[in-house]
Amino acid sequence: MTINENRIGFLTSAADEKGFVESSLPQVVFAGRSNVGKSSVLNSLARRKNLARVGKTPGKTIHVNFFDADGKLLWVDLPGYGYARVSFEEKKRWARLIEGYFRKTGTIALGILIVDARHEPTGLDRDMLAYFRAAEIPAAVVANKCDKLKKSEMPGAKKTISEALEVPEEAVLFYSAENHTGRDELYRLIESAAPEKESEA
Ligand SMILES: Nc1nc2c(ncn2[C@@H]2O[C@H](COP(=O)(O)OP(=O)(O)OP(=O)(O)O)[C@@H](O)[C@H]2O)c(=O)[nH]1
Ligand SMILES: [Mg+2]
Repeated sequence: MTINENRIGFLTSAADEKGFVESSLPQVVFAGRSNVGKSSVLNSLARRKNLARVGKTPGKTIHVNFFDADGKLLWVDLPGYGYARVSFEEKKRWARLIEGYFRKTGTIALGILIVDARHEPTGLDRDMLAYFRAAEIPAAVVANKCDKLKKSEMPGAKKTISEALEVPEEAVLFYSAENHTGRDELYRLIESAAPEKESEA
C-alpha cells in the first residue's frame, strides 16, 4: 500500500481512554523511552516540522496523539516511558494511559520501538518488545539520533542494541530525524505493514 506523505495529518490528542480514536484502520505505534525522538521520527517520516510536538526536555508528549496517514493508517505517538525526573503520580498516569491504549486499541499493524542509537537499551525497552511479541504485533527497532555517532562507532552500537534486545543486527535500523537517514526504508516498512485492502466486489 502506498501512503501519500502529503496526506498525513493530526487527528487528536487523548489525555485518557475516553479520547482514543475509534477506527478500524490499522495502527502504527511509535513507542520508546522518553526523549529518544519518537515525535521527531514521526515528523521526519511525514516531512513536517511540527506535526507532532517535539521537546528539548524529556516528557514532551504527555498524551496519546493520533495521526491519520492518507486515510489508510493511524499513526500513534505515545508518551515516552522511563523518565526518572517526574513525580510518582505522573509516572502512574503515563503507565495507565499507555497500558490503556494497548488494551483498548484496535489492530496494530506495526510497533516501532525507538531507542537512542548511542545507548544500550533498558529493561523497559525489552519489556516493550516482549509485549509486541506476545501480542503478535510485528515490530521494528529504530536506533534514532545516529547522526550523533561517528561512522566508526556504528557497528558497535548496532551490536549493543541487537544483543540487548535479542534481535538480529539486520533488524536494527539506524535513523536520524535530524538528517533523515533511514527515512525511506522505515517509510517503506510502514507502507508494507498495512494489509492491502481487499477489493470491493
Ligand atoms: N541530533 C538529533 N537529535 C534528535 C533526533 N531526534 C530527536 N532529537 C532531539 O531529541 C529531543 C527529543 O525529541 P522528541 O521527538 O521530543 O522525543 P520523544 O521521544 O518524542 O520524547 P517524549 O515525547 O518526551 O517521550 C529533541 O530536542 C529533538 O530535537 C535525531 O535524530 N538527532
Ligand atoms: Mg514525543
